[in-house]
Amino acid sequence: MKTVIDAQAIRFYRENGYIILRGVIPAPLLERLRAMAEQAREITHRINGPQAQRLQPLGDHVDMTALKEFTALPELNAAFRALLSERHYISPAETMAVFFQPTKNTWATEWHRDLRDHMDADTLTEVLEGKKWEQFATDLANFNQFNCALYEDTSTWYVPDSAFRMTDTPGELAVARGLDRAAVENKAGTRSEAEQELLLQDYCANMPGAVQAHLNAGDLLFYRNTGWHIGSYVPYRRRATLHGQVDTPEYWAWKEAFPKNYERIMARKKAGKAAAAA
Ligand SMILES: O=C(O)CCC(=O)C(=O)O
Repeated sequence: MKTVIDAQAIRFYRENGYIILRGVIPAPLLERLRAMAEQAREITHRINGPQAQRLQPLGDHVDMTALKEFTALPELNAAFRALLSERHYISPAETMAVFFQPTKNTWATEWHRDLRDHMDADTLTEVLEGKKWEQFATDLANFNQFNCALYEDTSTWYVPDSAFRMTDTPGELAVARGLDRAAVENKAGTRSEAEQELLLQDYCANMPGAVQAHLNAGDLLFYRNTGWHIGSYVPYRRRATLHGQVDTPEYWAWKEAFPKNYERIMARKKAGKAAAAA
């Protein structure tokens, strides 16, 4: 790995919520990971269609040998432990994803903070089980993830200033809510591909303080996913980027329980609504 994890690098991550680690994958492993990713690409296109953004969990679909070598890379593991704590480890390779570019149409996710922007405020309060969002979301123990590029990748943008502050500024909200899902996906098809690409360039770049991650093959973006971030994709830019998490045992346990908890909460809400309507 080319990046040295010294006191300055640790401070940078803990102040900005992201860091780029250069050259984490040796060439022979890069080749094998690319081969695995191409299998995953074929599978996700078959299952999810040509616009598919990812295949996850990889363990259900492809051979894990190369990915397990990646998650065992000693320097990478030492880097994560130095940036976070001795109790952090890369989550099992089987749970990881590969991100891909769309093959037909330019699109982006919306600017978002993970978890908070995937549900309404009441549901968020319930899934937190008594934890305070601000504290849970800014706790260094939780919400650390990475994108590791197998080909060069400039899809991800991040707002460092938002990483340890969960209250949004008016400027952030104005940009983030400036386009909705239909617009970022050009669902009505009213814009040409070039118009859509330029619109999304502005949508990304206009976010106050946003930085675009420029990853070369083998570089890794490590970031706190409760900070504002976005992925923006064009069909002509080939993408195969590994995506995974670095967790503590406690945070992993909370995430493991999350789908069932969320399902239960949603089922109760649905039943409540049906009863109120009856
Ligand atoms: O594509 C990326 O780099 C980010 C993707 C993302 O944030 C998402 O899928 O929610």
